[in-house]
Amino acid sequence: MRHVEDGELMFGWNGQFLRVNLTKQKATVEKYDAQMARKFLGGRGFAIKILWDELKIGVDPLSPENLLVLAAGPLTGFALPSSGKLVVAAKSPLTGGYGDGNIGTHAAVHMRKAGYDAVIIEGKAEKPTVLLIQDATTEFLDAKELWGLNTFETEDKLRSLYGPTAGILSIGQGGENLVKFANIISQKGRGGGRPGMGAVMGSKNLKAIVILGSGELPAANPKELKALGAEAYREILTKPNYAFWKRQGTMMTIEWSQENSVLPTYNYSEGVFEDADAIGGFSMEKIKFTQRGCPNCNMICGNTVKDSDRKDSELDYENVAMLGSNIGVGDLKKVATLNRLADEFGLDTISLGNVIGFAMEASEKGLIKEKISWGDYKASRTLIEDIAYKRGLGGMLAEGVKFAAEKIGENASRFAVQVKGLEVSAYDCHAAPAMALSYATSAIGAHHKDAWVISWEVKVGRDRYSEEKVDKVIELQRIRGGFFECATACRLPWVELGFELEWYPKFLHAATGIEMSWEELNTIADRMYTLIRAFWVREYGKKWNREMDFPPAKWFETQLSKGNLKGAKLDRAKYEVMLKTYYKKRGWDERGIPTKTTLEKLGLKDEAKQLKKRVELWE
Ligand code: PTT
Ligand code: SF4
Repeated sequence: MRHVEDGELMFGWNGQFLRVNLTKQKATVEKYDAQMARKFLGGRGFAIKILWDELKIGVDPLSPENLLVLAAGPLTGFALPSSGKLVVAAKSPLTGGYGDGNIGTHAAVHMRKAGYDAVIIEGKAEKPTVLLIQDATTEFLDAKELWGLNTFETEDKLRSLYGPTAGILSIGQGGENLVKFANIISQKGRGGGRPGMGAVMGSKNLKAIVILGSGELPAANPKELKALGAEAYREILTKPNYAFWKRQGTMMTIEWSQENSVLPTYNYSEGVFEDADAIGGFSMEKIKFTQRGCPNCNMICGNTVKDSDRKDSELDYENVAMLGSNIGVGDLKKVATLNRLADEFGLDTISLGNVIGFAMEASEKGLIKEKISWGDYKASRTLIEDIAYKRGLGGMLAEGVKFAAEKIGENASRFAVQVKGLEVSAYDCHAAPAMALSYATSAIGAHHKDAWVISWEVKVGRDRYSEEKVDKVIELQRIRGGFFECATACRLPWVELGFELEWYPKFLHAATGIEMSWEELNTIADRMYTLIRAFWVREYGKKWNREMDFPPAKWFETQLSKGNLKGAKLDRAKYEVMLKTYYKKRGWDERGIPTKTTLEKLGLKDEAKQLKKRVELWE
C-alpha cells in the first residue's frame, strides 16, 4: 500500500519508479500519481509515456541520453497465471523509433517486490557495470570480469553470488558490440527487446542487472486475489489443449504454418519448406529432455533439447522457423545450435535468421562477394559469430537488413524483408493481407506481437482485403499490443488455451480495487498506441511517410512458386485501401499521423500540442 501525491491510496501498483543514473552512480525513488496508473496501466503504457516526456527529439539511441526503461504492470508478480513478464523499452538503435520487447523473467517479480513498477536507466557508466537493486538499496558493481562473456557464463557467475531465483538480465557480446538487433537475455532461454534493447544496455556499459525484492505486493483485496488466482490456475489445467501445449508449446506452429503456406522459407520466398517435418513439433518431442518457463506460470512452454554440440537449447516457433526454414537448414539439432549461439551472444533470433536469409539471397544473386548458400549450416554458424563481433560481412549485417540492403544497393531493398527497419518475424504474407497490415502497423516495426491475425485470417479467407480484416487487426492490437503489454501478463493462456479474457478485469479488481471494463482497457490501449505513433512521427519529422506503413516489397513483387497457394502475391492497390481504412478507424490522417482531435479525445492534450508544433515545422 502506497500513498500517492493526491492523498489517495494506491493498490496493485507500487506507485513508484526507481530512476538510476549510471553516469552519476546515483539512484532515486520517484512517486507517480494515480492518474498515470489509470491512464497508462503499466508496462508498455508507462514506457512510452516516460520516453515521450523525457527524450529529446532526435536523441542518438546509443548515446547516454537515451533511456532504458524496465516496466511492469499491476498484475505482475501476484500469484496469477503467467504474471512474470517485463517490458524492456528504449528509443531503438535499429529503427530510430519506439522499441520494446517482453521478457519472462524473475527480474519482473523481484522488481515489483522491491517496490518499483519501473526502473528508468539513464546516462552511461564509466566502465562495465552490474546494476544491483536489492529492495531499497542500489549498487553499481564493477563488471570488468564479466565483460566479454556470453549471457550463459554471465548468468552462472551472477547466480553463484545471488542465488537460483535472483532476477538477472544480461547482455552478451552482441549487446557489448552494439549489434543493432542485440537483445536482453534472462534465465538462459528467455529473450526480449528485439529492436536493439541489448545494444542500448551495451552503450551504457551495463553488462547486467540483478534485482532482489522481498516486499509484499499491495493488493486491494488480498483474499479475493488469492482465491481468484487459485481458481484461474485450476481453470488453465482443464483446457482441452493443455496437454498438447505442454508437449509442444509454440513449436506446434511449425506444422500449422507449413499446412497454411506461411512458414518463412528461403528469405520469405516461399511459405512451405521441404524439411518442415524434421524441424517441427513432433520431431522436437523426440529430442526434448525438459521444459522451462517464466515465473508464476503453470503452462510452461520452454522446450529444451540437446543441440548438435550436446548443449541445452530452448526452442520456440520463431527461433526455429527463422534459423531453420528461412535459411534452409532442415536439421533440428543444428537449428538448436544456431539458436543457442543467438542466446549466448544475446542476438534476436528473428532478425538474425532474417539477415542470414537476406545474405544467402544476395549471394545467390551475386550481389555480395561472399559465398553462402541456402542451408549452409557451417557458414551460418560462422556468420553468427561474425555478426556478434562485427567482422566482415557480419559487420554489415549487424546493422540490420535495411541498412545492409541500402549499402549493397542495386535492387537489394526489394528483398530486404523489413518494416520501419525491423526485420519481419516468422509468417510469410504473400497470401495474408491482414497479417501484412498487422506487421506494417505494429508499434515497433514488423513484429507479430501486436496482432497475430494470421490464425483468424486463414479461417475467414486469404484473398479478401476487407474492412472486417482491418477491424480484426485493430481489435487484436488493442488486446495483445495494448492490454497484455501494459499489464505485462503473458498472452499465451488466452491465445493458445482459450483462457477467457473476462478473467482479467477480475484480476485487476482484486489487485487494484478498481473496476475496469474492457471498454476502458481498450481506451488505454488506443491511448498508448496513438502515443507510440506520435513518438515515431516526432522522431522521423519530415522523413515520416505512409510508405513506412507498407509491408515489404517482396510480397507485392514476387509470387509463391510452391504449395497450394502457388502464384499468390499481395495486391498493392487493394492494400492501399485497407491502409486508408485503418487510418480512418484509428483517427489518424491520410499520412498516418494522429489528428489533434484524436489525441485530445484520448486525453493527450499536451502531446497533441507538441506533435502539432513538430508537424507544422515541416508542412
Ligand atoms: C519476441 C520474440 C519471440 S516471440 C521469440 S520466440 W515466440 C524469439 N525469442 C528469442 C529467444 O528465445 N532468444 C533470442 N536470442 N532471441 C529471441 N527473439 C525472439 O523474440 C517468449 C514467449 C513467446 S515465444 C511468445 S511468441 C510470446 N510473446 C509474448 C509477448 O510478446 N508479450 C506478452 N505479453 N506475452 C508473450 N508471451 C509469449 O512469450 P520480444 P520470452 Mg520475448 C530464447 O522478446 O522482443 O518481445 O520478441 O520473451 O520470455 O522469451 O517468452 O514463438
Ligand atoms: Fe512464459 Fe510460456 Fe508461461 Fe507464457 S506460457 S508465461 S511464455 S512459460
